[in-house]
Amino acid sequence: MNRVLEFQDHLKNSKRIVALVGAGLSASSGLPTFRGSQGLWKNFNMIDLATPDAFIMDPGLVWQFYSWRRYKALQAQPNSGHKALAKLAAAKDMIMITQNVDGLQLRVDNHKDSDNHKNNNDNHKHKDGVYEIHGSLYDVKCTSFSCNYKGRSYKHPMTPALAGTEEEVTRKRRLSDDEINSSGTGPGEFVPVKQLDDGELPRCPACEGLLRPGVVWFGESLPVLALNQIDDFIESQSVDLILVIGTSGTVYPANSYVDRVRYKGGKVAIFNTDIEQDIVDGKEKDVWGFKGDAAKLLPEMLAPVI
Ligand code: BJW
Ligand code: ZN
Repeated sequence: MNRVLEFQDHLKNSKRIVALVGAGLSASSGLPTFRGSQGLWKNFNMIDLATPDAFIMDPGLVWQFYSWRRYKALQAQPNSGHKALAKLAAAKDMIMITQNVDGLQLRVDNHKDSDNHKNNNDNHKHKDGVYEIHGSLYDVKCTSFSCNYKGRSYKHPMTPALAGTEEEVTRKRRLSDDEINSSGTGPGEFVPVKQLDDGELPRCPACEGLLRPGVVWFGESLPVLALNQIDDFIESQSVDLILVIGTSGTVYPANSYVDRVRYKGGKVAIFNTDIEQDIVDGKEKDVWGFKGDAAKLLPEMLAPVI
């Protein structure tokens, strides 16, 4: 049987499904991924900015990076891949583990298409079934040791000093003479990021301490409740299938779910623009690899069920 039909047959017969999602799903909504040639913001590697150390060293730099990310995500729309996954979640007993902090999966309006849902009477499902295991760009938390304030804000800019972070205008481009004179930067070089004082950054409404983005950086723990609920889903019964969508699979613990589902007897379907040829060719047992843009592939591949 052809690989696509074989996958779709398994999908139709799958009762319990896990989707593990990464930045590649939001790529066609216009949001950059972390690794690879896209993973640069100004002259910084995005991965180096998403760390507690970067925030301690220069909170103004990190806040400008996240202000840009928030703005881009607020402008972006969920794409046909997010929508296809939402429909699948409505039709199956499924959880979505998203590493993305852009909120796009939760913005899919899946009630509009509810007539199409084939098996929507599953009332023990987690609300929306979406776990944002690396947090959200819209969450903030206080950095003061003695304060546990957590909040949510969709305001842009969050402070007057964070205005001007909307566009990534500084990828190598030709500067005007005025810009060269005022910034001291040579033609074709990157414009330096503004130096901001802590006082110009978002402050805690409870204690006036410095707020930080409510995302999970390297070395930090993931939201415990979400991890427990994911564990319950995976350990309680067998899982038939894990969809691995637009992720490089380099970050723990997200990457551990693939093996855990396989251990429970589940098969794996990978949707990525970059997959090893052996996997695409079906040489790895119980793994399908579909190479291409997830936003385009998912509606096609999930079509028999959504
Ligand atoms: C497309 C596409 C299209 C493109 N269609 N596909 C050794 C030392 C210290 C720590 C560790 C260690 N070993 C392990 C650790 C733990 C560490 C870790 O995993 N490190 C590894 C890098 C080695 N993990 C942690 O620290 C986690 N916490 C933890 O484990 O706590 C316990 C613990 C603590 C300390 C030590 C050990 C254990 C926390 C991880 C938090 C990750 N945070 C970030 C930033 C979040 C905030 C933000 O968004 O800014 O999460 S890092 C970044 O990577 C972000 C992403 O969610 C995450 C995953 O990236 P993703 O989504 O896979 O993106 P890319 O860019 O990597 O890949 C995109 C893919 O899409 C590519 O494959 C493309 O081909 C594809 N693609 N276009 C389909 N159109
Ligand atoms: Zn506080």
